[in-house]
This record gives sequence, C-alpha cells and structure tokens, in this order.
Amino acid sequence: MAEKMLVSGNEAVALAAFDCGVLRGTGYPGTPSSEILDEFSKLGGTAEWAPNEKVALEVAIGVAFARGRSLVTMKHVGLNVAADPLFTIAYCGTPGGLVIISADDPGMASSQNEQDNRRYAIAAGIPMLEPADSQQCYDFLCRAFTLSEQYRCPVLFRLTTRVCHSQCVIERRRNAAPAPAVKYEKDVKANVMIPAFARIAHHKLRAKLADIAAMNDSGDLVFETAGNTDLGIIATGISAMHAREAAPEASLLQIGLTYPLPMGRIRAFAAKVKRCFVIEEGDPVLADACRAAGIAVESKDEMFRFGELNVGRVRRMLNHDLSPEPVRPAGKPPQLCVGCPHRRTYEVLRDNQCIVAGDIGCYTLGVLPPFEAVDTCVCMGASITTGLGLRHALPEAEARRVVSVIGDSTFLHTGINGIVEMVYNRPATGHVVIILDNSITAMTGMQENPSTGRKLDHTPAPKVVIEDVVKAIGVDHVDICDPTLDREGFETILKQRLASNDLSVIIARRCCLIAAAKVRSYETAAKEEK
Ligand SMILES: Cc1ncc(C[n+]2csc(CCOP(=O)(O)OP(=O)(O)O)c2C)c(N)n1
Repeated sequence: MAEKMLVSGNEAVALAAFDCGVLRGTGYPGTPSSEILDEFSKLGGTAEWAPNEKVALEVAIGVAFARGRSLVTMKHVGLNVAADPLFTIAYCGTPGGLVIISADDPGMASSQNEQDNRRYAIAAGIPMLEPADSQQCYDFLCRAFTLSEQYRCPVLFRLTTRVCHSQCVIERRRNAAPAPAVKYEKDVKANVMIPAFARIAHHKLRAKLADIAAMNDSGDLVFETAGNTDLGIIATGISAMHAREAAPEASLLQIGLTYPLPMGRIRAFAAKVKRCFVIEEGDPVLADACRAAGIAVESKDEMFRFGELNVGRVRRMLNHDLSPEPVRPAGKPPQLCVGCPHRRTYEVLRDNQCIVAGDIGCYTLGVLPPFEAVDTCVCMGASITTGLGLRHALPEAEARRVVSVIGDSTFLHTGINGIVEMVYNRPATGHVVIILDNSITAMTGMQENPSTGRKLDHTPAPKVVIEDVVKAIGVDHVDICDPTLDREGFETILKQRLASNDLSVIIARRCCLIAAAKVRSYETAAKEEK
C-alpha cells in the first residue's frame, strides 16, 4: 500500500529526490527554496551548500556528466547568478538526470524582485515543469528525471512560494524512477562547447525541443478536467488550484510541462469552450504564447500582473473587475533583532554620516529606523562594487564617506569579486569594506557557509578564513573587531581608515544571537565525535 504523508511542497521535492536516488543535491539558500536540501540531507541524501548558485549548478552538471542524478536548488534570482552555465548546458545536454529548481516569489514575500523565471525556460531552451501541490511536486520531480534522461537535457522545475510552503497529503511511490548506474563516456562534441560543436548542438537542441513539444501534446503532463463549455480555463502551477476553487463549474486544462507548450492540446481545448481564459501568476507568458500561436484567449488585466494570486483575485480576473483591491492591513515592519550584532555597526555608520553601499541579508534592515544607515542595495555581492563606483564618481569629500557593508555568506557568494576589483582598479580615495560576520547565513534560516567550518548537516568541514582571503587578494589593512563589545575601538578604526587613501576591510565579528545556542551545540557534538 502506498505510504501517505502530510508534507510541504519543499518536503515532497526532497522525498522524491531521495526516492529517485539523487546522487548529489547542490544549492545556495534562498526563500522559498531553502528547506529542500536540508530535508533531503535529513532523509540520508548527500547535499551541499555551494558558495553561490553558479557553483552549485556547475557541480551538478559534473555529476550529470558522470550519468549521476543531480538536483540543484535556488530561489528565482539565484538563476540569474547561474545563467551562464544554464544557457550552455542546454546545448550540451547531459547523459545523467539534471533537475534545476527555480523557486519563484510572486508578491515578493522575501525577495528584491518578482521576476518570472518561465522566461528562462524559453530563453535558454530548457523544458520546464510546474507542479501545483505537494503530490505533483513529488510526482513531477520523479518525472523530471526520466524526462531529463530520455532527452539528455537539463530540466527546470519551477516552484512558487505557495507551492513550496503549503502542505497536503501525498502518496509516496518509492522506486518510481530507478536511477541508472554512474558511468563516464567521453563525448567532446556534446560536452565541449567550442563554436564548431556548439553550432551543431544548437540545431540539435531545437530539434529536441520540437520532439518534447510533440510528446507533451499526447503525454502525461497535461491534465484536463471536464466541466461546462461556457468557460474553459488554462492554468499552470498554483493558478490551477485557485482557478478550480474560483470557478468549479468551468472546464480546466492544467499544463504541467509548461515549456515547450502542448499547443495541440491547448488549441483543441480552446475550440471546445465558448470562453477560454488563461489564468497565470506574474507575466502573461502563457497568454502571449497562445495568442502568438493564433489561439484566441482571454487573459488578466495588467493590475493582476503584480503580486501573488488567490481565489478572490482569480474571481476578479474572470470578471475583469478593475475596482481597487482591498488593501492588506500593514503588518509590523521587520527589524534587526534586539541583540543583533549588526546593530552597533549601523549606529556608528549613521552617527558618522557614512554613505553606505549595502547588500542582501539581515543587515539590509539597517535601511529602516532607527538606523536609516543603508543607501543602496541591488543584489547579492553588489555592495563592494557599487561602493567602488560611488568612490570613483563622487567628489573627494563625499567619496571619503562611502563604505560598503556585506555579510559573511554574501561575501563568499559574490563579494570576493568586488575585493579583486577594489585591489585591481583602486579608487583614488581608497575604500572601506565592512564584513558583517555573524558566522552564519542568518537571513534564510541559519544555514552553514564556507566560513562557518561546518557542512550543510552541521558536521565539521574545512573553514575558509575570510581575513586570509582578503589579505591574500592584496587589501592594505584587515582589522577584526566586535563593535557590540567595543564600539569605540570600531569607530576609531573606521575614522582612521576613511581618512586615508588605503584599501581597508574591517571584519565586524560576533555570532548571530539567534544562532549562538545552535552553533554551541554543533561544536559540542563535534568535540564528542572526536
Ligand atoms: C542570488 C541570491 N541568492 C540567494 C538570495 C537569498 N539570500 C538573501 S540574503 C542571503 C544570505 C545572507 O547571509 P549573510 O550574508 O551571512 O548575512 P546575514 O543574513 O547572516 O546577516 C541569502 C542567501 C538572494 N537574495 N539572492
């Protein structure tokens, strides 16, 4: 009898990865995807946090080149970081199953933008699956591996916040898709993308996508629920769930393999109903594709491009109700925890009227009162580099006030490149970088990173020592301090460095208060193990 379990979408993905014999899970934390690798590891799977998403994808590509199954997890903006290998691995294809999770965040519950990563599937030419609930997370992930292996191509697996975090009962089907044995076969025409091979590979990719589109038209990844013929709804992912509830009487076509689209099925469905409406969260990707194929569909008004959908909003969409939507009551604004080690640093930066090029992490909250000390924040790793740009552009007196702040995890993610740039293309006034080292990746739920000295499962690992890294790159001064314990000492160093034309890194080191007890327990466990 099938095992039944109540699980979130993320847990279902982890279970499926384990049941499919995934050889290695790689990723970088990011809401709403972060739990997947933790859960996979707890089940007994081998998983790692990579320093960033590009690295995670490239390690996974290596596993797939060895015909092993690999799973890569990241949030939607992580795919921007991994976009370089993404586009070319589509040309190469992989002998082993390679599934890349893109966890999108419509509504920006916890992100800096709400980009719609269905565009990546189209742009890179990579098949995309979009589950609507935990059962589909489980079933589609197993299917993603067989699809990847059958067509020798990577597969994108798009989740959204609601699918990642909602729970439902699933049936676990062990051995749903047994994994092939690892084996290396040299194949330079597929795996070495010099132009001569890449030109052929691009043609092959387009032919492959045409085959997958044909399979999708008659395959097992499109779900039709017959209803009345007055209204037919075409939907993907969580939108299909909302549509089912908003218009239970309607006919519904849920598309699971959303790129390449099953245009034959869509055309046939649209022909059967009087009114055919596309319900989708985010950009009008599906509606535009239908129209480009000459299929007349109705779609949402522009106001519904923004934010997450829900049943009420889908009802409004169907009625083209453009009246103002109810405003959600404002919640309590987020703030740095009482006792957060980042607080004292921001007090000093504020009191010294610094222009602060900020970055992404808990410390972005330094933008809010009572600190109001962060001036810019674009993407992970951008603090050092945008700070350098400000230093180059501003008149001397203002340039001297520019400081870049970055967390430990973010520093190792993409911040290191900024230090290389700083040493190589040095501003006339020098620069000051503060690494806010709370010794954990706090923002996304206390994950380990290469500088904590622990692996994803919190057991000991070799440690990347941040001060050694910046010294080796060639920074003039590296200071380590704890502004919580010694505010004056920190302020003195900061003033001194700002007044000079030198390149300085100040590491403000103190463990995150929330993580401290857990970190102690990991350290105790490691000692006992010895
Ligand atoms: C490209 C990208 N990947 C992942 C994330 C999610 N994310 C936001 S901040 C952060 C790391 C924060 O850790 P750290 O720099 O150590 O700062 P802390 O939160 O501990 O203060 C992550 C992983 C993101 N916003 N962008």
